[in-house]
Amino acid sequence: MFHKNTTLGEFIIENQSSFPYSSGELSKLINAIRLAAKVVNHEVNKAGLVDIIGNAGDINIQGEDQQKLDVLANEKFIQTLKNREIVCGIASEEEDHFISVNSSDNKHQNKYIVLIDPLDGSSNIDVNVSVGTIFSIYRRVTPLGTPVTMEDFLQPGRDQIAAGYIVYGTSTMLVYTTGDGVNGFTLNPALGTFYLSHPNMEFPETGKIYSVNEGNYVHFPQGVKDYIKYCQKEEGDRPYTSRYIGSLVSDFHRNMIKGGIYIYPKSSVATEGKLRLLYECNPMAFIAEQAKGKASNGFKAIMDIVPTELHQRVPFFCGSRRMVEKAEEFMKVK
Ligand code: AHM
Ligand code: MG
Repeated sequence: MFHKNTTLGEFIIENQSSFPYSSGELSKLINAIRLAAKVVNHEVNKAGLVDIIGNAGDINIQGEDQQKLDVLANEKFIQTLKNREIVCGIASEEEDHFISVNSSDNKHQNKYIVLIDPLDGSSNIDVNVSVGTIFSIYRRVTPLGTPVTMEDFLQPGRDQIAAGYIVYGTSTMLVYTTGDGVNGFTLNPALGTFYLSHPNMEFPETGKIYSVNEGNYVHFPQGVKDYIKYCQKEEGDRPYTSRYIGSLVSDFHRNMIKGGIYIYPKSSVATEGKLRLLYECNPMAFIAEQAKGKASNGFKAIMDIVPTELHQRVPFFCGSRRMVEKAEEFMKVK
């Protein structure tokens, strides 16, 4: 049993032995993410000072180019992960192709694949609204001793061994799972330490919040339109409350704590939906299921989808179990 003043560092060490094929590598990997998260947090917190320290593309006082935060976050995470003898491949929402990482002996001995959305919801940065980082970890499927291939990245979400997100919000939190429940850690900025603040996080079985970009209503499939009408109907515990930040990590985080559903459906303009299966939906689905919630494309579990391409998009219905099941009922009819 962990106390609330357990630090993330202590938690990682304590949990190492309970992890099935633990050789300490996964712990090192989570540690690397923890470190990169702190660096990115520091940069995100400075975003409001852009008029003082310069816009992206400007030259700063040290003569360096100011970078856009999403580009910077991408670099920080990739650099931090590459510098550890753990990761054999990285794919990022910000990169067209996956990156192969060799071990220092040049013999391709590293085992883990990381997929990352370094700064999700980045259109919210300029207006001081929360953004997040999402990560997903797999073991490679091709043999050690060879460079990684696309096959290593196109694994179904069911094969994830860890996933998590960082939300840069009113406080910064790191929430992750290694397949044994979900735990949330809050950063104490004065000390630079993450503390266990939300042990064993769980979605309430049902809730009263629905999160969807209703501006796209006319383009939605009939099943989604009907579900939205259901949410708005005065009956039983309805109408529900509508809450949409437009930052997946924040919408998900709130819904997990309060009970709710997040929907990004396909539409007549975004025919496959908007969100990416590998960088956004699979990790959130793993966390959701580990937190007793549910994630689906409207018809089947997100994690059962066999990916066919790196940047594949899918419709996403995610949150409290009974709410997702209800939305699926509406999808089945129409
Ligand atoms: P991004 O990866 O380009 O930041 O897009 C993903 C974001 C999600 O965080 C958010 O839920 C969604 O896009 C909002 O999209 P929209 O503005 O179409 O509602
Ligand atoms: Mg994104």
